[in-house]
Amino acid sequence: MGAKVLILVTVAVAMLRMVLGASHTVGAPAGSWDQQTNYTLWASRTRFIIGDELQFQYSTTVHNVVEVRKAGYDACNSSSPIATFLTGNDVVPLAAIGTRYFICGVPGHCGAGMKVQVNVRLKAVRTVQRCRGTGKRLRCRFETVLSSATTAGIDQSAVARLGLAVVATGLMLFF
Ligand SMILES: [Cu+2]
Repeated sequence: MGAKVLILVTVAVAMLRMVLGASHTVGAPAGSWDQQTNYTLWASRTRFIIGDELQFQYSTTVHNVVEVRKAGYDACNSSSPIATFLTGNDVVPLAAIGTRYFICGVPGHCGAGMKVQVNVRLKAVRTVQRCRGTGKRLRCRFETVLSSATTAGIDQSAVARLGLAVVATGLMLFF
């Protein structure tokens, strides 16, 4: 009983992680949001999928985060921000496909390289249920299939609901 619950919880957590996406701490693991990290290199080593999130970690007395458009990014100009983050532990959801631009708004920092752009891509998540047997002896397995999709956009919240429904079904079959 206890083991079953543990297995189920583990599966549910793994499934939700897959559905809800990954968290990327900007600059990690070698750095964070600072003036030493090469963010071009960092971003090139990371895959940003729709539903993921960015985390900016820094000292609020030294830095901040300003989301800007491409022109602001190229010119290190934070005068017309899309959003400004000041908490030192800022979470930025990547909810749409496209390129996002972030710079440090402290004078001189962006020019010294404290800027990062990320390309958010689409990846489809499909959960497939396979069952064997009949009636109460039905045994089901859930497989989450990740595949690159260039076709129609997928509503993430619908995918998340599907994941929860699958977990709920699993619970009913378990007990
Ligand atoms: Cu800074």
